[in-house]
Amino acid sequence: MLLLKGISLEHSWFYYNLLLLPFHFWYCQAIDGQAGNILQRANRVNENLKKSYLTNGDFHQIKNCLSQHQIVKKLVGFKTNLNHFDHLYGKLYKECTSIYASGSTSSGIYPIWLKERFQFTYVYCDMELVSTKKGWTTIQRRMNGEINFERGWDDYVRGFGNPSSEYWLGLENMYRLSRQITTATVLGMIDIQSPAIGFDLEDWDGMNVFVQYTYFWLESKATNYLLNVRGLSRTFWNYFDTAPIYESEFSTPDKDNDDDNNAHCARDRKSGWWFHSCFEANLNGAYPKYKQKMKWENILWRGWQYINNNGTALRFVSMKLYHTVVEP
Ligand SMILES: [Ca+2]
Repeated sequence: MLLLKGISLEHSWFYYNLLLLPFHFWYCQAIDGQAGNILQRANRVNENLKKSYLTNGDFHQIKNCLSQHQIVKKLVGFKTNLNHFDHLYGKLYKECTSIYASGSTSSGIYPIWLKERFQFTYVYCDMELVSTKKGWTTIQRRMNGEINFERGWDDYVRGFGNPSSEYWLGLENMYRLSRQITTATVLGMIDIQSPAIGFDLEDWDGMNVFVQYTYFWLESKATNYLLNVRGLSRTFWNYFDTAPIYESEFSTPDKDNDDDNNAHCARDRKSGWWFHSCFEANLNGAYPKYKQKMKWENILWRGWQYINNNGTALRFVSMKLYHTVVEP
């Protein structure tokens, strides 16, 4: 509110057209330049893969001047039909949790903003999973065998498949997704809020289990996207003391980073995974035939026979993240 000699001019024609409008114009010009600067900064930082993101402050400043579409166009040069972004309503969603919270409660494909990569990616948001947590971001899914998961390092880093069906979101995206939600501490440090991860498993007999860890994050490419999971939940998991998930580096048929010096698990199992030895879990193994028993060379979850005595192969598996969103 502008006070001039004690008189409020906030709502007057004079104030808006003669004072505010020019100011607004100037301000948006300045912000326009700033948008360019942000893009430049992001490009610069992307080059050396150091941290770069559109901070809340940046966004709040520019959103007052530019429409969502303009921001997307200006900052990202995004070429897809921008109507896809109509539901964003002035906010760049960074995970499915806040998309659900915004009222989009149907499972489906949504664009999310990877702030450290300065780009959008499409993911399947699971909004229906029976849990107190709603809005899970799917990072891997197998459901019909139509996508070949026998691929090399570059594909596993970049991602492949189709979010409407089977896909692997890509290690670089997963690494960034595990660092999406940050809060500033009192001392000005950045605190990363690691998401939870769920492994959604169902076999050909319809037996299903949801295995959840409270915290998930990946290390960077420098340490081959080492897997970190902490806090195995026993809520849906009364069969074992632990799950067959190991905190190992990622391996692919053309890159052996597993923990077994005498084996090349990814080559033998024909897929990429965080292999410890070759006999634990491998949710990227070959898709099993109808009603087949679980085999080492296929999608694997060691100990499944304790869930289902038949030891029936898994027909559906999905890995998904739940971000606890801290409102500023
Ligand atoms: Ca090895």
